[in-house]
Amino acid sequence: MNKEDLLLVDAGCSLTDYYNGDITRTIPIGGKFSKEQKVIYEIVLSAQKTAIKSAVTGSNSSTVHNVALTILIEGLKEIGLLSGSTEELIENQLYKHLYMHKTGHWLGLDVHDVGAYRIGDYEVPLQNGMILTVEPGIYISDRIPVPEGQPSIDERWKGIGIRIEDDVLVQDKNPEILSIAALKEISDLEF
Ligand SMILES: [Mn+2]
Repeated sequence: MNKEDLLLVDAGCSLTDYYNGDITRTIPIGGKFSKEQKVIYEIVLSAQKTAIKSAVTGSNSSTVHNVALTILIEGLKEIGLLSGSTEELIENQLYKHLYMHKTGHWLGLDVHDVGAYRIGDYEVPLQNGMILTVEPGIYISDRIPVPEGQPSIDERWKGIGIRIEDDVLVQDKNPEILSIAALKEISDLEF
């Protein structure tokens, strides 16, 4: 790898009691994020932290996703990579060239554990003791076409891909981040 590259590590592991972990960290190979990489990292980290806070009893997977998605979209609007109202961008899925997956999945005896997230219009409620991943990201491709009406992407952003994933134990008020020991602040990743 080159020193200006980012390394994205998405690592799962099975423990001796058969339960699984699944974490992602994105690390600057050369020890420093570029200006553009740092801007994207900060947006993803902010989305991730706020989404984790929403993983409480009575919430649901769609809510956690939408909390993350809203922050990602607002950050991308601020730097000129999306334009328009956040509601319309979500409604018409005009962000999908930059964020094309959901924000998390159940975690347990399988890395992508069994169980529905919603059944028709019914959102499966989060309950104390459930575990899910929270893993927003932004991926700026030089190949995926930009939807009509959305800003074209300046070269300096292209090739940046960042995801941050933690394993979260749902609780009534303060979700517990089980993977908290894996550092994710910029000040911890830069050297
Ligand atoms: Mn995952």
